[in-house]
Amino acid sequence: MKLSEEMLAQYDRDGFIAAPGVFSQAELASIKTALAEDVTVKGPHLITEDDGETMRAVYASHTRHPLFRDLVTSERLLGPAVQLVGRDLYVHQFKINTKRPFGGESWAWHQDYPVWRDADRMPEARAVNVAVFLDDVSEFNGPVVFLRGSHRLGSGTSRRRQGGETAEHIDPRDYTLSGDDLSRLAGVHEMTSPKGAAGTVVFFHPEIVHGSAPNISPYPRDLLITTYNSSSNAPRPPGEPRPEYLVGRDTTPLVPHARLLETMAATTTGAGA
Ligand SMILES: O=C(O)CCC(=O)C(=O)O
Repeated sequence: MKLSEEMLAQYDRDGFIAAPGVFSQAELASIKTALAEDVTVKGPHLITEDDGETMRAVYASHTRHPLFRDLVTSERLLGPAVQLVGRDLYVHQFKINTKRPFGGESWAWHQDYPVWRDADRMPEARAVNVAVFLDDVSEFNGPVVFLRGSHRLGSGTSRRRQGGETAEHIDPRDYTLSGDDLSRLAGVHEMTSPKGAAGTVVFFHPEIVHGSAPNISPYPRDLLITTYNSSSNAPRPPGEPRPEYLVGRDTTPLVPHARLLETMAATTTGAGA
């Protein structure tokens, strides 16, 4: 898959682009099966909602399950990521956010890069988020909402919330923007949310302001997000980045392949890689 000049210009202008129909129904079924297998591996990489039981997110499946390993090196994701960021990319972070029907919780307004800069010492926002819709996404099941073009402002206003100190998974509500800043930004940057059928892929900038509302619909909204970073932009000393399930350590540039995703039985290697 190759992004057109028009799509590249749109990404520069808006901070995101959507490409429908990237994965087939059969591939999506294989991804869902792999997800069901992967969540049987217990560990800190499984994040729950506030009830302490319902799954909210699972990290680093690409380090445990062969299908996800194959997915992150698919040229359908990696090719456009290289066009957007440049060559020599590796996976900085991989997660699947599982927003359950009738109550999957919100994700607070935030930017991604300030967390990676402050918690992990990633030098620059030379990375891209690639989000795969594992379910149909509508206005009803909690789509991600972007402030169009807000990536162009950089990372100035995001702040870590007092008391929101955790060594590991940092939830966006602990690293958000003030109400005043958001009101000002929303006056200038239109709120918009890409929607579409399962198999759609959205590429979005690590500095775009985004968030999502709870899922009050009867339909699930599972969203897979892999973040590709430039090997030359990997987190570096001083200090240790967060654990490996949150911050990829293998910065070897990935080599793309053109295979279809096939059902692959899990060969799990344990929690959190
Ligand atoms: O899953 C969502 O709705 C938003 C997720 C997100 O923004 C994130 O994980 O950084």
